[in-house]
Amino acid sequence: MNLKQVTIRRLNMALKAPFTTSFGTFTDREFLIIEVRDGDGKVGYGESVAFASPWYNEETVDTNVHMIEKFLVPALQEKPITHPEEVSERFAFIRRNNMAKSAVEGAIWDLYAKQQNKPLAEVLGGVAKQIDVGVSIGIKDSVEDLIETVQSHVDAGYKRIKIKIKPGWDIDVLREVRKQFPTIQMMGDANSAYTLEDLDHLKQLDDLNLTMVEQPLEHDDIIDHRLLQEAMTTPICLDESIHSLADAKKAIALGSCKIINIKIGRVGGLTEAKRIHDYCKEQDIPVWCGGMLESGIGRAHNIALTTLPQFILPGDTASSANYWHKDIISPEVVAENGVIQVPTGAGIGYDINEEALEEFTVDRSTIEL
Ligand code: OSB
Ligand code: MG
Repeated sequence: MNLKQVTIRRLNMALKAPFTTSFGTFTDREFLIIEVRDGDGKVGYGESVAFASPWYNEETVDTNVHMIEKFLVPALQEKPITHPEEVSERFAFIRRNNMAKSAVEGAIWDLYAKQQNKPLAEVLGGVAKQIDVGVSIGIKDSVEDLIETVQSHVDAGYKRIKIKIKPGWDIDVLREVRKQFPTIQMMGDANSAYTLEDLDHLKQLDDLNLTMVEQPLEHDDIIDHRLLQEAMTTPICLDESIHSLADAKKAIALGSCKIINIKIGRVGGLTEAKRIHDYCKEQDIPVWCGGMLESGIGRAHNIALTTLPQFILPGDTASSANYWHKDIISPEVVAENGVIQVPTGAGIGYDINEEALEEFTVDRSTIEL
């Protein structure tokens, strides 16, 4: 692939509004953009979805910089890469650190598609020309505030509304929302805020006609989730617990979930994401593409992945304007009536807004390959 240079950029972008999950509140987004250049001056872009703090998983922006500089780039320097599918194998000697791996692999996938002059969606084997999306709503100060927010997203046409839940902000709140919006596709995401001791409490979700409940129990569990799924009719969707195809196979075999949220960063890159997708298609397990408050570059990767056929449920890839005053791609991602048109240009299919990219860059380093 004639890879010549890697640049690691650290960015900081202020969110339009704070976003609260069961594990904490985000007011801004610190993240990495990886640029991989070839000998012809073509550039591929990848995004690390690791957060500044290790509260979703164990990775952070700083640990990602360390892994990329000390281990991932040297692994690329060993011998040439001829196809992006070789990258995850090349990185396989390193345990976990999936978000760091994915950021580098994603840049190489984008570059590869640009070298082929084809959309990333097409080189991944995607078929959809447009994708359905939903939106994820954080924990609010009041039910009134939440209902107002739900209303605005329903009015904007989002296909599914996801509401973050935690102990003290769950059944009663969702019941109020369901009362106001009797027919919307609605779900809850707990980000591991419960244990099996809450089983009787969580069973009350079954009265609310939810499309699913996402990751109710521990971030590394698939056993208790199986016991909970056995006791509930609401489908359980796993997010945090699935890091690989091997994890997906075990969770499906055990009956720990009926749906899987695929996040490219969490599973170590597009190649592994596609493998999980293919297996879920075989097993008739619906999948959807999760979000990590990405900039437009990560969002574009999510859109490309979502064109694969088993992405039958709306994902979390909302419009750029849902998060940012200004995004780093041009045009920005726009969901119209909950539908995003898949870009047809080469690679991720969006231009980089170089001015915005510079504005939000707080640090960078470049390594020759
Ligand atoms: O669990 O899906 C999650 C945001 C931060 C960390 C974890 C999650 C989320 C979201 C928002 O739900 C997804 C998005 O809108 O990008
Ligand atoms: Mg989640």
